[in-house]
Amino acid sequence: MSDLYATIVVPCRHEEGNVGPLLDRIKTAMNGHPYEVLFVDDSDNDATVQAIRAADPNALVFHRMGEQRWGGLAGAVIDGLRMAHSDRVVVMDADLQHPPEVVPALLSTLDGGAELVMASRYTDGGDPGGLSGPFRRLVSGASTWLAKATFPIRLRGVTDPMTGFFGLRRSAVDAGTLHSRGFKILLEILARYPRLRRAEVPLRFDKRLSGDSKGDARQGLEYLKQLPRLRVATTPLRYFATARFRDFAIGGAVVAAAGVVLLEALVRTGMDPLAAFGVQLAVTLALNFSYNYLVTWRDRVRAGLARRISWFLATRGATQFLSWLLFAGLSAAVGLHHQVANGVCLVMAAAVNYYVTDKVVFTAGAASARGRRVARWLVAGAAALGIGAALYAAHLPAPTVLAASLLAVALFNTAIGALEVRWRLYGWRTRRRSSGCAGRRPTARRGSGSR
Ligand SMILES: Nc1nc2c(ncn2[C@@H]2O[C@H](COP(=O)(O)OP(=O)(O)OP(=O)(O)O)[C@@H](O)[C@H]2O)c(=O)[nH]1
Ligand SMILES: [Mg+2]
Repeated sequence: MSDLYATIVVPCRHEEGNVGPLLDRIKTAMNGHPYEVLFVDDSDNDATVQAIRAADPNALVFHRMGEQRWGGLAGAVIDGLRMAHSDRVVVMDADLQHPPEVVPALLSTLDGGAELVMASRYTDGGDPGGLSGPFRRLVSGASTWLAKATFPIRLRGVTDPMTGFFGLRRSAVDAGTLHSRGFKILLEILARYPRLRRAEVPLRFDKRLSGDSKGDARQGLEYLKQLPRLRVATTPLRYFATARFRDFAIGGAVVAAAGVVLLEALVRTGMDPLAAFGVQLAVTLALNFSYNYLVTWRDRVRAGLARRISWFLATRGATQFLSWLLFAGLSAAVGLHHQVANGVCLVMAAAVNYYVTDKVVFTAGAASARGRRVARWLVAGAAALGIGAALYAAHLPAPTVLAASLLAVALFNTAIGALEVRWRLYGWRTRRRSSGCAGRRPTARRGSGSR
């Protein structure tokens, strides 16, 4: 099989009238180069398989049955990519709308360094003429426009993201990352792999030789559903489109609201607003940490509590400082209304807090002994600083403030160390969050055909 030059993957469904002429024309076009044709057939009967066998007993057929028939046309292409034996793969329709004579041009473009080469109806020299009727043309034009509007950067320079005729270096794409259903598999490849070296060759789209089109309103609907999903799945913001971020945001909003109520209540009972703010800050920080520890990141390993607390405080402090800088910039320099600037700061802080909490605070795995020690001292230092500031604000003499702060450092350090030992010895068991599986994916199986 090592001398195999290319695999031609042909998704098909009830194409018994087309596969014979298709195989003949592929053979002529390939002009002696060693190749394999792999049909991924979703027909409800054996007619297409029999027509393939009669035309070329060496053609490979994967006749998908029942459960195997996932994802329709796109799923068939993905299964074909997985089962192909050559690194150079061409995907084309069975109905001869894709002239096999274009295949050598696709393959030589791959040989020239492209990783993905599309046969385009809309590039110079191409022609969508074979589209059946003005309505199909309208649908094709509208869906192309919609795709380009949804992915203006990823589809820059691509004239026909809807084409089903393309060549691909199999090693450049991991078929396991593709989940498309319906007709638009190329669009998913373009969206998920924007860095592929891409090229186009012109395609004069022919008329279907025999049989009926499988494109219908249901496929159109599937496309409309697929597009936003793919947009979310490939956006840099996908990091935030998770159940974890939802938990984080809900908890954060509730705690912030509780903080507002607490501050108001404390001030109304006559507490100095600055002191009340300090109490509110301490309470909301503690609530936030506990909530995220117990709910949002409950699946992460429990060890290293002190390290997590100190990183939490340190990163929240840093975010507050960043917010303050951003607020100053937006309100003073840009001249935004203070509430608008505050809104921007809140969104920024939520995103940054989520990211650093995920990456720094609730990382999986235990902290090192040194990390724990540093963390303990950090927390103790922060606490002592807070206590010292409060006593200083209460006009206590400097020696008393200093002594109380030092005492606080020692007490906090000891208390956290003791707590940590306790947690490590009797720690809560890890409750694992069930990881969402991205779609059912049956194992690709060799079909009934043979080479
Ligand atoms: N394996 C598989 N192939 C399919 C399925 N639906 C369509 N196909 C094949 O995909 C190719 C394209 O389908 P067509 O029905 O020709 O759709 P189209 O070319 O977009 O539409 P027309 O221009 O009207 O022909 C053909 O080879 C079909 O046999 C499917 O559910 N499974
Ligand atoms: Mg067709």
